[in-house]
Amino acid sequence: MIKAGDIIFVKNNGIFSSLIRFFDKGRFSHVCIATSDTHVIEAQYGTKARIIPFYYGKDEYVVIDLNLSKEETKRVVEVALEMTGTWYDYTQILGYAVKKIFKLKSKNLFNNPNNWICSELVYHMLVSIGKINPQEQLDDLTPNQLYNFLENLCKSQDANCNVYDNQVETPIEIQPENLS
Ligand SMILES: [Ca+2]
Repeated sequence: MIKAGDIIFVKNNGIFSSLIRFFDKGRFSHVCIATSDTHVIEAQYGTKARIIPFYYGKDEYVVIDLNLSKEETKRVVEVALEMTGTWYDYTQILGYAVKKIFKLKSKNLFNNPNNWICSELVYHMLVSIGKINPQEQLDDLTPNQLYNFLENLCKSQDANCNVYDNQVETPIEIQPENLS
């Protein structure tokens, strides 16, 4: 069950996920933010930023609940409408791959600030609702880097932050004899 403001980190999201995990080591290939208990806004490869019905399976995602105030939650919905239609940042993805291949530590030179990847959209949302302060390096976080940042934020704030990991709560045991 999701609610507006929940940040949803997705473990596997189609053909693009293996490429993303190639340069972004970690569990997640995608992140979006809930605008209601049925819908999320996301920046997704192949389309513009949009609000769509939540469609991920129970064991496909982890939720970070930043314990937003009523006011902040209301802003999530307003800001989501403003964000709709933002182009996806294809060159930023290319930039991560270049950095990985050439082992570069520098800033991602291919990050277009006006076009967003999934984690960049969530970053801008958190800034827009006043939950985090704008910081230059944070607009270029991959999904896994954003997850680590928010997890640390939760710990440091001593807030009523919650992380819901369905897979941890209900581990699926696969017995060898059940595999075909
Ligand atoms: Ca960008």
